[in-house]
Amino acid sequence: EAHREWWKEALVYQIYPASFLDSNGDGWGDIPGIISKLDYIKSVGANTIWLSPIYASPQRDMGYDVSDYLVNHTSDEHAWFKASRSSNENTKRGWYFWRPPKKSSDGSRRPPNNWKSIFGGSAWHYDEATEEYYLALFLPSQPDLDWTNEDMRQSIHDDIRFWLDRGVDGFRIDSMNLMSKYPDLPDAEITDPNEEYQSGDKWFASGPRMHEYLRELRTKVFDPYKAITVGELGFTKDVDSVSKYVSRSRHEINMLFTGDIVDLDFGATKFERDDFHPKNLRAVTEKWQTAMPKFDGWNTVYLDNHDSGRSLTRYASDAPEYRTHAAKLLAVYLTTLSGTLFLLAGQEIGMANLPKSMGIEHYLDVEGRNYYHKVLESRGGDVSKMENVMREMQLKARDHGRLPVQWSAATNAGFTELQAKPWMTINPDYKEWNVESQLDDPNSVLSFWKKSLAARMNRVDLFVYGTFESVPEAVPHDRVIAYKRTSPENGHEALVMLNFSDEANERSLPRERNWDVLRGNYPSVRRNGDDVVLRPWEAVVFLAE
Ligand code: ISL
Repeated sequence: EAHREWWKEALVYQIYPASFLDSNGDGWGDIPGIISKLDYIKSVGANTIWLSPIYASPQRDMGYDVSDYLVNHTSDEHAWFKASRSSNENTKRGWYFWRPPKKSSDGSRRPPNNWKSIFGGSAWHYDEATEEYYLALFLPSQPDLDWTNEDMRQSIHDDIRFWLDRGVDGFRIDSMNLMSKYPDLPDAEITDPNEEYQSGDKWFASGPRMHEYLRELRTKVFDPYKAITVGELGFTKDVDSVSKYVSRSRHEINMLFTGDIVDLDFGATKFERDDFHPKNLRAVTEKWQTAMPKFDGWNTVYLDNHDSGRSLTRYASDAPEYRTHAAKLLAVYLTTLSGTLFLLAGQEIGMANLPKSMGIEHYLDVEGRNYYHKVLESRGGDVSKMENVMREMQLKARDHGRLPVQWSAATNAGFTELQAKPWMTINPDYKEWNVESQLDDPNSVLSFWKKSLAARMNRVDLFVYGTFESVPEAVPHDRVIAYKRTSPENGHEALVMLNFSDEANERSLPRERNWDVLRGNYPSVRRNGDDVVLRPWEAVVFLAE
């Protein structure tokens, strides 16, 4: 049985600062904007806030390129990197990965290995002045830190303490498992012969000293402040490796963002076609809900963040006739699972992706743009051949998770002043979909989220700490996701039924208990004997005490 902790029951509201609320009319969200909405956030039911980066940054990767402070990579404008690149003898040279060029057979220089960057192109960048390459797994302006360097680690520890001394409760550790790389930085296996550079994650993710660095951080830095950590875990998906990060007895990090929940509509790579099917969501949900208790680990529950499209559009439906029910169904899913709950600002009102009619000029994020331009080039610059790429971008581009929050029906959605130019396109649906119009409407998505969060907190024994059991599908690959939660305290059971479909579906209720309806997203539940007739995007929670 899981130990009860405040952070396991926390309801976390993620804020992407640039997109939250602009208080001074420059078109960018800011901290006074966030402060002015603290009462609102509290009224939704959240009690913890996660801020995406607010540090000094040249903003090439929207603040994740930090020029003054922190983790796997810094900005190339960080003082550490400026010193590091200044000469081969600088004391901070070893704080990053510098390697001499390789020679091609014709004598020309080549990068030290064949790794490709996560945002495209080689992961190595040549510095003319010192005649070496440095490693940058994301943008060229985001050099990776070398954690084997003891002085570098001490400096990171000091930077973290700086914030702990100011009272933060914890950190999301960005790209956590890239901290340790295999020391020789070996060439990646060639998995795509058409590509010049290959995915080297086998050698740069979860390397040999990974767990040592985390334990050091935990005991030296976090424990004295009782700070909590959420690790972002890309690439590593198998239960065994994951357990090593988050099993309580190993004393490393408190909880994880496992990546497979947001990859369910990826093909071989992110923007390749792979239609979402709820059976995959069912499988990943079951995988982590049942695995974590086995090694006393803890997970997060989330579907949205600033690195993907909105789950409403990707996994459910933003079609006008279904949108309200679908958004409420996702709220039921998220509030009835074990793990620390994270929602992304705007999710509570059912914000959706940009519409299909909006072209590439509305997409600003480097990841999507790099991909788009690479494909465009390979198709001879012919924009008319880009339809399939745009279809994927409309679903998965990171821009959708970064759309300005829609506060009201006023010009600019109340995000910024009427005359201002928002940094990012505002979804034109804001006139209908905004906070103000939902606040006093008892049937709104917002009101439903408030009730759902309250209902979760009311029965943490069931929904946070209860055991999980998947109810098998009725026919192979049906679109209903159903599961039971059982309270370890009193044996009460909740049965959750979620119809991920535009069509009605029937499901029978297990006979062994008397099921009362606890809540749902339709005014009443339709029964047919022991069967429940689930309407499109219907979600029902039954309770047996
Ligand atoms: O966004 C991704 C895929 O669409 C991920 O691969 C993502 O780049 C990875 O999870 C690391 O994310 C973090 O660091 C990135 C930054 O762009 C992301 O916003 C951040 O969440 C590099 O700084």
